[in-house]
Amino acid sequence: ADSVPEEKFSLKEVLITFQSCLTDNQEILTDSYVNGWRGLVRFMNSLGSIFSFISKDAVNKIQIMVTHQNGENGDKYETLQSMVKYELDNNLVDLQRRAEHPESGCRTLLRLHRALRWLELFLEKLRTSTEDSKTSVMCTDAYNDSLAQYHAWIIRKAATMAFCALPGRAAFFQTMNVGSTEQVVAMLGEAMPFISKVYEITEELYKQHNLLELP
Ligand code: 1PX
Repeated sequence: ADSVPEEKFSLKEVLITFQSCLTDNQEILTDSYVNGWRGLVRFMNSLGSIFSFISKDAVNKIQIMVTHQNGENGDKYETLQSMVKYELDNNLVDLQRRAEHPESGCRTLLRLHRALRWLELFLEKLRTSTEDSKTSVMCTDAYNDSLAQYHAWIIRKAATMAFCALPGRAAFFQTMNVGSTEQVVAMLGEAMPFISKVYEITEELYKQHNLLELP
C-alpha cells in the first residue's frame, strides 16, 4: 500500500481493511487490524499537524504491536485470540497496575480497540449526517460517548480543541477521496458492518478474559 501514489489514497481502501481482519472462524488477524490503523493514521495526518499528538500515540501503539509480531514469538500474535491466550498463559500481562509488562499486546490493543468504538460512532454520525451537520460536533459527541471516559482531563481538553479544527463536512468528505456525498454514504454503509463486527468480537474476547480494564 506504501507504493500507492498520494493522490490515489482513498479512505475506502482503509475501511475495507477491517473486512480482511475477519477469518472464517471469526478470529481477528492482528496484521490486518494494525494495517487498518496505519491507514487511519495516514488519513488523520492529511488533516493537519494539529492532530499530530494523537497520531504520535497511535503510531507508538502500532509500533508496539509490530514489535510483538516481529519478535521471537511472533507467530503467537497472528490473531487477537492467539495473542490473548499466549500472553495470559505466560503471565505477560500486567493485570493490576503497569509493572513488568507495560507494553503487553493485550493492553496496547485495548487502547486501539477503545478508539475503534469512537471510529464506529463517528462514522455512523457521518453516514447519517445532513449538509448542515458539523464534523467537529459529530466527532466530539462520538468521543464523549466512547474514548473520553478513559482519558485524563488534559487529554480530553486537547482532543476537544483539536476537533474544532476539523474541516467542514463537505471538505471532510472530499479529503476521504471516495467521490460524491452519495458515494461516501454508500461506502460507509458498506464498511461499517465489518468495523462493528471486529469491535464486537474483540469486546467479547476481552470480556471473556476479564481484560477490559487493563492498566
Ligand atoms: C472518516 C474518519 C476517519 C478518521 C480517522 C482518524 C483516526 C484516528 C486515530 C486515533 C487513534 C487514537 C488512539 C488513542 C489511543 C489512546 O486512547 N491512548 C491514550 C491512552 O494510552 P496509554 O498508553 O496512556 O494508556 C493516550 O493517553 C492518548 C493520547 C493522545 C490523545 C488521544 C485522543 C484520541 C482522539 C481520537 C479521535 C481522533 C480524531 C481524529 C479526527 C479525524
